[in-house]
Amino acid sequence: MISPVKRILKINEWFHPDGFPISVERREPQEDFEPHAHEFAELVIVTGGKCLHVTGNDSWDLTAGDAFVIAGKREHEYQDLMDLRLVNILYQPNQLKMGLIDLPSVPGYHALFTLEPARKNKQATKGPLHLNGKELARVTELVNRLESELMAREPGFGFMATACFMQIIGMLSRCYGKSPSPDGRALLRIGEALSHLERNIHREVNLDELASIAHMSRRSFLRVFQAATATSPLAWVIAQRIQRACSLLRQTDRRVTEIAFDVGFNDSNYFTRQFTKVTGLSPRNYRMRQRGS
Ligand code: RM4
Ligand code: NI
Repeated sequence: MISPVKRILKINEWFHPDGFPISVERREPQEDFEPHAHEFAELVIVTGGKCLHVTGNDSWDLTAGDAFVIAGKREHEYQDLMDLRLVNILYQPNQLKMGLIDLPSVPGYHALFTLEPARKNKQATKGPLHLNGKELARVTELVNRLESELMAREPGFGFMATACFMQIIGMLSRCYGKSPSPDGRALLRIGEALSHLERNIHREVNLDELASIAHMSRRSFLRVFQAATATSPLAWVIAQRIQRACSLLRQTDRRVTEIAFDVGFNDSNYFTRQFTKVTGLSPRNYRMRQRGS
């Protein structure tokens, strides 16, 4: 039986009134806190102590060096707290003014920021990313800088804080690839396939190629991919292309047909159909809506 989410932490209660989409909340220690979900995403880095982390039907022990992301409507809670210390980096994914540049070519990025947070209802697993002492010290340093920019809020803080945040997620993504937990290894393989898809977003999806990148047979690749992303490789690529099309529609005046080609469709009618299916709006209506008509 699925119990209803009890509490949802609201954006307007946890972010600065100026609307900046990143915020840091340290818990030293973490006090008892009821099960909850967030209207934002939460990157958690454990700096000390212990506890049991429960999310959905999943639960695992946390210790210093563990890092994970709670996103979407996922609910979570800490149990059996033993002097648990952590830092929460709260962020609003759609409001961040930053480009990922070539980060999606790092498999760990997908494993940590797109696959792991989306995973639900799996049996108990080991925490997704574990930093060693040196890595933890380096991230902590970046978090400190992020936090002091956010506290001082001097002109330019938005730029500086975003840059710190980018360094943090870049570093964590790289670390993920270095020492994946046994469970993370499978995600990482799918992450590698996603990086490949991302780098070749204009090309047709080639299942045999993807399966060999993930070191799996075609059949098990499809099964694992589906389990990790809740979608198929082709549907994933189309969703990515449409996401890019959305930002081009919002940010440029390029014509719909041009945008269709830009993002990798070679038939603009097909693009319009897929776009409408995914967003519920035609590209033109989407553009009008976004621009406040
Ligand atoms: C709580 C706990 C939650 C977090 C909020 C912001 O103390 O750490 O997980 O979502 O703070
Ligand atoms: Ni939380």
